[in-house]
Amino acid sequence: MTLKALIFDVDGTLSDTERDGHRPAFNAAFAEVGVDWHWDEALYGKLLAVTGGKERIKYYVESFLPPERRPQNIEQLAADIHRIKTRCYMELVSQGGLPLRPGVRRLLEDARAAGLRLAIATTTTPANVAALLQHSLGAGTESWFEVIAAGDIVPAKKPAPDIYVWALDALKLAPTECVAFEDSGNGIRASLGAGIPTLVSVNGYTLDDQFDGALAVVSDLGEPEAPCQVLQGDLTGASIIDVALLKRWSD
Ligand code: XBP
Ligand code: MG
Repeated sequence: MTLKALIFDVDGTLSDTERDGHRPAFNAAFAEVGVDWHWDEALYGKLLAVTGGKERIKYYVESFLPPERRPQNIEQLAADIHRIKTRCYMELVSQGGLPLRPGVRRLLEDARAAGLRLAIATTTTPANVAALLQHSLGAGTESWFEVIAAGDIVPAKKPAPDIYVWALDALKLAPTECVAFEDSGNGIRASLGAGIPTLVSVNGYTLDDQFDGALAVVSDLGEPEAPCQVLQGDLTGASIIDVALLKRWSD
């Protein structure tokens, strides 16, 4: 099939947002609400097994707190904490501390020049996506993405395929007319579950995840002066992830 669109995950793929973005935002929200929880880097890596901030809070309470320390009204508390956390995260992003990963801007610009359509499929909230695009890619770049499928618009979050199916429906494209970009095991299970060929760029939290079925697994999308490392698959001679390579994979 002819490649028509690129669908990007956000957290861990466009930018390495988890350790220094979402995690401190959760901790700031806990402090503001007055619960004595603290998610250090190691614990957060375990909690990333569950996607979705509200779902992750509930997972923490149920799986990491002893029964006597579990709050009664966890549904309401998780929602309240998550609303505060999102505000904290957006404030953090607006301070410019979360840059794009290597090769992301280059590939987005090349894809636009080549007439490929762009979309996002993410578990995080639309507000977080807007803030990250504005402050890392630039003002007005949200309009580069024809479809932004984010957060609670689908009943089941990644690894369920729902968010990718939603994006395909909105794009009116077949899965094999697209390539998805992911960073995690949950993410590739979602994109492959929707039948979309998937390129994985790993980060500190996802290096040891399982990526069976990926087009390839790389350290990042690469820059001409800083080629990516190939951890799985064959870039057929390419040293960066570019439009020509994606088209070769799709033919
Ligand atoms: C990553 C997630 C999100 C973020 C936190 O999403 O699972 O839950 O960790 O953001 P993706 P929220 O990799 O699909 O972009 O608190 O807004 O969920
Ligand atoms: Mg991700």
